[in-house]
Amino acid sequence: MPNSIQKSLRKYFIMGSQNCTRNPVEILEAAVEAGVTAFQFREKGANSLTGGAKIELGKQLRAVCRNAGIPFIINDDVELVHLLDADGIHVGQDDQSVEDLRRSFPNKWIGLSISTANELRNSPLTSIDYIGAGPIFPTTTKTDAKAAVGLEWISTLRKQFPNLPIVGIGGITTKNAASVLEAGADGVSVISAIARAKDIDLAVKLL
Ligand code: TZP
Ligand code: MG
Repeated sequence: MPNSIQKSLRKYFIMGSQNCTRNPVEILEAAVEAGVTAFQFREKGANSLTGGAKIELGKQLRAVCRNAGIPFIINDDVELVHLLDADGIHVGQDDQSVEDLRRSFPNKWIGLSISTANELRNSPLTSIDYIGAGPIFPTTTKTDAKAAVGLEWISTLRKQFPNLPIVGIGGITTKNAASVLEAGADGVSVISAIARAKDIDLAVKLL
């Protein structure tokens, strides 16, 4: 498994086939080549693959990450974590508890989305490796995304937890990525800024 988690969060690409207008494997290969530092397979929502097709695509994406030496994280699918020997799992507030996940995966990364002070109070931070903080800006990629929380949410978290790995998510683009880092995040996680980029190489470099 790759080096420090903070470093790996710096340019964290998330995607599933539903986010792609061309072959997802080629998109990931281009993103990896351009320098993304971690990848999350998030095959979810309208037009996403299920069953064997999801597993098959996951295997291919997993192989790209293994060859590149970057962490391969699965969004909220414990079975797939086992099947693909993923490096970690990312879950939301309504998914399986991170304490249970920690028991199942003592050595894998566990990421948890935290959007509000109330969610923060109810989140067992000792069981997780990083926080996904957001949506920072408005996004249309996740149809059930919560309201945008703004850069203040990053700075609030950073003040309370100087050493906790934090990655911003939601509406992050090549234009506003720097502001997320300036607010205190270790990195930016993006779907459309890379998956929908006309020039993936340029997008990744600008993030
Ligand atoms: N969780 C909060 S916002 C979001 C997820 C998965 C979608 C991010 O997509 P984009 O295209 O980077 O705004
Ligand atoms: Mg979820």
